[in-house]
Amino acid sequence: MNQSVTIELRQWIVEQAAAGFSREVVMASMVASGWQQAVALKALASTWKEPVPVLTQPALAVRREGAAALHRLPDLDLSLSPRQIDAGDRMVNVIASLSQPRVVVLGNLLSAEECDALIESARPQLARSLTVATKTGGEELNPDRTSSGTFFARGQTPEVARIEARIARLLNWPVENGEGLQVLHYRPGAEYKPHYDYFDPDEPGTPTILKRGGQRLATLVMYLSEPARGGGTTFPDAGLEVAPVRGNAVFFNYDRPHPSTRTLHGGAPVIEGDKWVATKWLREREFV
Ligand code: PD2
Ligand code: ZN
Repeated sequence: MNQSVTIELRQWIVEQAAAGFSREVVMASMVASGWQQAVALKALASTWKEPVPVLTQPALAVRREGAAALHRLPDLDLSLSPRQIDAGDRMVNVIASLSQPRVVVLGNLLSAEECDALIESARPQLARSLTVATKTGGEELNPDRTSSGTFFARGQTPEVARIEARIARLLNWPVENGEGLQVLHYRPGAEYKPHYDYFDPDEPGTPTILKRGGQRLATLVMYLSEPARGGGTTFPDAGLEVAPVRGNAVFFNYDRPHPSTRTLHGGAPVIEGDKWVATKWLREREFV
């Protein structure tokens, strides 16, 4: 592929430098995202005053950290097309990925025991699901959402804390920027009509909501049970439906609070069986 140093690339490098990243980290990130080393060097040399180092093999080994440090969004590192990703205490399978919208289907994220434990600790606390009322910043009953659910505080139990640490490592995003886990239960007939998970900047309640950690940037829906029919997570703009398979998950991110991200998604009606999910939303900053 014939790559060249574009104005956009040079602007991006200037932004990274302004954000305090070293030349080595910026170089590593460019290589990790597919830029040829010679082109990356040329771009850096024309943007930075000091000389830029050529990456040796050991230096290339740090590129994962470099790339992660530079992420503006929660995401998985799929740059080398891995079958599995080391999430610290568990190897997670990459089943499928889509680039626009960014959607990744994951396998083996949770063990069967973890799924059961989350369901059992959520069960006594279940209440009809509310959604954030963007008019006021409070919560409201929403006819588009017929599940029941509950929230855990971040780190509420050792099990929740372990799962949250796994997610942080997998998605290269700090644990502190995550909302508490939400567990949802859908009986036959229950659904969650298509919606966006980010907060609409035009709604009057949004500034209040954003005080707790900024915008949502990404969602991870983890399947804790397997309804026999129905209950898939749908992405109408992508013509995609992800089957709810116990222990699996679907991840998607959105770099702006806008429909152009094509992250409209919903929980299709459950037809037979029970559907349980745990959702983790990731914010720009520490969620307080
Ligand atoms: O349960 C689902 O499949 C689902 C679908 C859409 C969950 C959410 N959104 C959510 O928790 O935001
Ligand atoms: Zn959603």
